Amino acid sequence: MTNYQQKNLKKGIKQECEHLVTDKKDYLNRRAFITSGIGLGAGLAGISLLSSQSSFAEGSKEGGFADKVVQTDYGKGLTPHSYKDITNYNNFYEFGTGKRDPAKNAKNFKTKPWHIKVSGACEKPGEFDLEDFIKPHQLEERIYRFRCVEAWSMVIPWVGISLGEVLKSFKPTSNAKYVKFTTLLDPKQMPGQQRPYLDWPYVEGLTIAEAMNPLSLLAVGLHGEVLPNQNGAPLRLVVPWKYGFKNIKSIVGIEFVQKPPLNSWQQQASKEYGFYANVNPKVSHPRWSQARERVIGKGSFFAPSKRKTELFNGYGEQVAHLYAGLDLRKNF
Ligand SMILES: Nc1nc2c(c(=O)[nH]1)N[C@H]1C(S)=C(S)[C@@H](COP(=O)(O)O)O[C@H]1N2
Ligand SMILES: [Mo]
Repeated sequence: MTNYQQKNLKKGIKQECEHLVTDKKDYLNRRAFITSGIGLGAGLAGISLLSSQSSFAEGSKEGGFADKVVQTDYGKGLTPHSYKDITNYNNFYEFGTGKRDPAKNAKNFKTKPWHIKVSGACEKPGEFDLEDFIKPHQLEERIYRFRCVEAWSMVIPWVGISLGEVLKSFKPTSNAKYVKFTTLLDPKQMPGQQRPYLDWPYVEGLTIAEAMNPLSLLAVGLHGEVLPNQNGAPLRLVVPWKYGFKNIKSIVGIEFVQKPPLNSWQQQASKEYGFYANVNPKVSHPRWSQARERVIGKGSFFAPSKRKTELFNGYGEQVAHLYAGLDLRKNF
């Protein structure tokens, strides 16, 4: 580890501890995962153990996901952002359009019970309780870069299950060319849905090959804890080579379809947002450049910390083959 990384790590752990102290009461009410804490660099394992130990008893009492979370090599060497950064700077228009709105307005969002309907071109459609939906699959911790189309970024240590593994279990047929995801529609609980910010419910989609790519994750937690409401509890998509808006939150519907679904942001502004939305420093948004990104929580308001944006957010080795022959400037 370089000095720089070490310093960052200490800072991260310090922030984490501060959050544990200030938010203790709220924190103890959250369910936590058991993390094995082996493998990955001391940094993350340390943080995860810290997070899980004090609330583990609560977790098992609630009978949450009792499975072990395995550490993986995904994101080895990346320093995750603090829990505080990740949970206080959000986009979740169902709970307001300000970055701090979701943390404030999603506090009482009810994610239990939660049902997920799997439909369309597959042999085993059905409606599942969240726990049954997750249970057959291995929980993994994966640290991914996260790049919003608004040109900011973070590093997030997700806990989740492989989307491809999940989808395979429903036995998609040859008509399953795309996968459509839908967020819960519940304007009573989601005040943003009482306003015409978007055509509700929020919808997203992937090609079947994108969905089956090993990087695609269905997240149920972060920093070793159950997913906070503002981050898309209880189940959200994570596709790290694409802009943030593809990462649909609070999923209730998964449908195997033949045509590309019209995703919410494309529907809202088709000249600015497309279906693929692959991170690409060379394809500017019509109103701003995508060459660089502001790193959340680092630097200051007047001197923000920036980094160069990478093609496919740095995941080209794993996903570039999916787009061979596709003109990424036209098919953004
Ligand atoms: N249902 C739903 N999913 C959503 C959004 C939303 O408004 N509603 N915002 C998207 C956008 S623009 C981003 S950048 C990410 C933000 O995820 P985060 O708040 O966990 O960082 O969620 C995406 N998923
Ligand atoms: Mo975003």
